Amino acid sequence: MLTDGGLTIGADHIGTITGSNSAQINAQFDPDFIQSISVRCSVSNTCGSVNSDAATLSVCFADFNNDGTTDFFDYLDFVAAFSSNNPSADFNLDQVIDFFDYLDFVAEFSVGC
Ligand SMILES: [Ca+2]
Ligand SMILES: [Ca+2]
Repeated sequence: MLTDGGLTIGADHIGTITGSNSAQINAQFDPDFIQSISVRCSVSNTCGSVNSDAATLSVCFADFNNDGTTDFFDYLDFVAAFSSNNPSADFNLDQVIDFFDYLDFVAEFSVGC
């Protein structure tokens, strides 16, 4: 069961879950740890529970604007988010927007998808 808050593996913070009490759960993962994840939906009520088949969700972190392509517009959008201190620019999820986020984004961007 997912609840709002940080996700960890051992001592490593790998992501953050928000909206766990709503119909749309948001998961933000640190690209240093997660680029692909297998997810399964489980629905339960008083009569029992049903699990879906697992589905693999692959994430391209360099596709910053989520349009399905990695191009210069992703770089421009990241820089705009970074310069305006938008929370989406916290690329390494350490709750601080700083030059390390820029370096991590550029590293992902240079690798591509
Ligand atoms: Ca893109
Ligand atoms: Ca950060």
